[in-house]
Amino acid sequence: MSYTEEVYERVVAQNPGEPEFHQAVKEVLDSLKVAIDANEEEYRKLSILERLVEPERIISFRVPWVDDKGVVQVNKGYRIQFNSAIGPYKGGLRFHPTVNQSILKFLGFEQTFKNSLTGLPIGGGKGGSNFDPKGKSDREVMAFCQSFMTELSKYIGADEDVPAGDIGVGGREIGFLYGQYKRITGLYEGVLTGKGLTYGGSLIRTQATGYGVVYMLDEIAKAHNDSISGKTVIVTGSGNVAIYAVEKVTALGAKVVAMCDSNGYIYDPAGINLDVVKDIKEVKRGRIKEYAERVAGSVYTEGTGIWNIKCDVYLPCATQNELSLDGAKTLVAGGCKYVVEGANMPTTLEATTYLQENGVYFMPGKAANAGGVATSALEMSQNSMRLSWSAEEVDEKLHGIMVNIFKKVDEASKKYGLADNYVVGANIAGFEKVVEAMKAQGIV
Ligand code: NDP
Ligand code: 2IT
Repeated sequence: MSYTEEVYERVVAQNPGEPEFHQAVKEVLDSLKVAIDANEEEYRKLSILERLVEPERIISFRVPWVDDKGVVQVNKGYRIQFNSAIGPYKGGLRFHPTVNQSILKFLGFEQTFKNSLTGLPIGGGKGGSNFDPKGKSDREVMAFCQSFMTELSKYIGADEDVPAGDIGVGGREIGFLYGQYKRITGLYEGVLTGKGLTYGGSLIRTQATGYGVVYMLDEIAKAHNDSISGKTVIVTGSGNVAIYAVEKVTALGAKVVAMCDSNGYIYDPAGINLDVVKDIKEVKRGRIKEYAERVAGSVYTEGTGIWNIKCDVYLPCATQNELSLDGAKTLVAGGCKYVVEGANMPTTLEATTYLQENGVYFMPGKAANAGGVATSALEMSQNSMRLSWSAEEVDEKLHGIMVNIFKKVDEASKKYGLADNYVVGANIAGFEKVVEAMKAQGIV
């Protein structure tokens, strides 16, 4: 058995009941095989892969808070400090009822390679809670965030571990978390990113993940003598990543015809009116269904199946494993040519293989959605310097970072004779820097 296969089996045996973590590890190890085989003896001796798949630390804690009826609620809180070889732990916090250790370990593992690809000095981490902010009052969200941070503050710091947003954690939550961190520690420092502009946030951070996804799409298209202009696009989700992917892809001349949330999807053949989506989601915290009630000519369909709409480009920006083999087959049959992942691991392994084998340019999330964390790292730089860059400066840096990630991924795939296999390219390019740093720092 090869070294990568052995380590995968060990991960499955030693981490029972964690299917998402197994899936993320499998994708990476399968991709690394071509690179590992050449130096197998050295990597085995150093147990490089065994160290890579084991988080440096998992912190798990109780989060008690009082709801609006005066009843005490208890949630689980976590921070997975996965790998600090190239910088302080960096990665988002997810608040969603499905959050568990498996999901956060998969996200922390992915984050390590993603952060490496940005070229910036940030290690990998992820955290969150099974708390559901949906339907909660602002006071309840604040009570939860304060309790969560009371515990988390013991383990984070501007040079130690810097959380940010993810599903269910946006500007409101980051504000409450930051206030409590400052109150407990007395430190006004860049301990969180995605902060508001009045207290240390960076311009363009809100837009960065979605914009970055589209900058990546643009690079892939250009590399194949194609262009975004005139394309028909589906963007799944209607949260932070989805909204700004729609904004940028529309600005570059494409037409987005469908979006969704976890209840259902909207189809608007005239092209999505993003102002309406922003009002529903960012202002009213409502459901995507309301779009069809407000925009004539659009249709709402309850449930999944957004991939049944024909498109040239599919940007999954909602959640893990949202696109399965059936969906992938339907996309290919409908003529889809590009799948660029805004979400983390939204495509199952089977669906990924099917897309790649059927002529779809497929860019994995760890490369495509890295613009968010990269801009978080730019926020950290600005906080350390006590300076703020203009929107144009940050956007230009973000664009440069995405162009550079595409180059690295493309070159790594070609180096191993697997041109256009961006999964292999992203994993190998991300792995190389982390491993160099781990080797240099000895057995830690
Ligand atoms: P948000 O909470 O802002 O939005 C999530 C969106 O996805 C919502 O519209 C939500 O709908 C939808 N969604 C969630 N679960 C499902 C489901 N099962 N089926 C259909 N839709 C669903 O989160 P973000 O936009 O920040 O994150 C989206 C993805 O992007 C995640 O995978 C995240 O890890 C990833 N990501 C985020 C980054 C960031 O900077 N925010 C950076 C890089 C990656 P509903 O309201 O019904 O729950
Ligand atoms: O998955 C991700 O990269 C994020 N949720 C953003 C992390 C960050 O630290 O900005």
